[in-house]
Amino acid sequence: KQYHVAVVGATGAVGQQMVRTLEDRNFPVGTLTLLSSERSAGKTMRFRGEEIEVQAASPERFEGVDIALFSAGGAVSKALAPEAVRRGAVVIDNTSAFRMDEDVPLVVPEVNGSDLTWHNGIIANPNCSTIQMVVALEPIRKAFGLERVIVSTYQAVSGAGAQAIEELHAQTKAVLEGKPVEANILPVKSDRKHYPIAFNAIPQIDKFQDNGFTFEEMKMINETKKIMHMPELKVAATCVRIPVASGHSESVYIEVEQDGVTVADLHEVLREAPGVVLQDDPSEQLYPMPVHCVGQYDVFVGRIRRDLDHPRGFHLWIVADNLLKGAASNSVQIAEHLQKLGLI
Ligand code: 11C
Repeated sequence: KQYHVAVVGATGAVGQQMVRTLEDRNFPVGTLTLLSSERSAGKTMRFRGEEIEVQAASPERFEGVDIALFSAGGAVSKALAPEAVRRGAVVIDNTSAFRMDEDVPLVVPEVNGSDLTWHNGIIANPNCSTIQMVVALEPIRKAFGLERVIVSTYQAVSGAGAQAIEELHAQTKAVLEGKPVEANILPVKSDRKHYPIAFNAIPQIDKFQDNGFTFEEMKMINETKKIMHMPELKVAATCVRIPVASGHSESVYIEVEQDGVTVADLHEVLREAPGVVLQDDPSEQLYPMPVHCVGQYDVFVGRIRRDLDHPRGFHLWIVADNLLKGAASNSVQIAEHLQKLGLI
């Protein structure tokens, strides 16, 4: 069967990767509808050698659509996802609009693909930094149990959109040329203050919540528990933006349940794990880095060490392309999984 697929937010940093991934993974697209804001309407984008015109998103555009991939911000999803569902589409939403809703599955196919069976039209794609972490942690949980996760992230600017990538480039150029640096986007476009990202590290991603954590940190905490079906899991996160264009990195400390687990045990489990590439050999200085992971669909894991004090504690370094596995390719994998389960 060929599907009528719509991409909402097609011209954005994630939307462009969605179109690329649909083509690259050879998803059975019969018709592709590209939707955007009024501002980007009229642009064209290439798909399988053809130029497709981007149209302004409106409820009527979803007539006849089978699968709608949304990545145009939470407000657009809240307004238009129910309209798409009403017209018979299955929505795969890449925003945080519906992620924690009880009747919306939050899915990473390698971890909880079976949650797709109870969807009611909308399926949520998790936050990028959450996705790469759970892909690596789920096989460990299955084999040895999991009690605690403490993560610090090193997140690329593309997570904040195409304008943030431009800002990193412009600021870097300005610093190198000795010109004044302008900051208008990061850390959060809609927050009061802006700081330069070039040659800097900003310990704020998304807005602060009343408990002192940022929304990005709370997303990592709450989404991890929901995806792994572990409301009792202890999770803490510190999310930091660094001047890397694409590819999120994470330093993750875990405590497993089982006694006597070794680094070799973790290697064995991760070597076999779906969607994971183990790159861990200190003798060869082999470890994952964003420059090597960009453009790839997998999650890369290395630097695995046993904690020096806690016998069930381990440290890992996890890297993935935040626009692909963190967003676009996870969404397309959800569509592939729906097809595999006979749900579309
Ligand atoms: C970032 N993780 O790197 C964010 C972007 O909830 O899907 C993804 C926001 C989201 O800024």
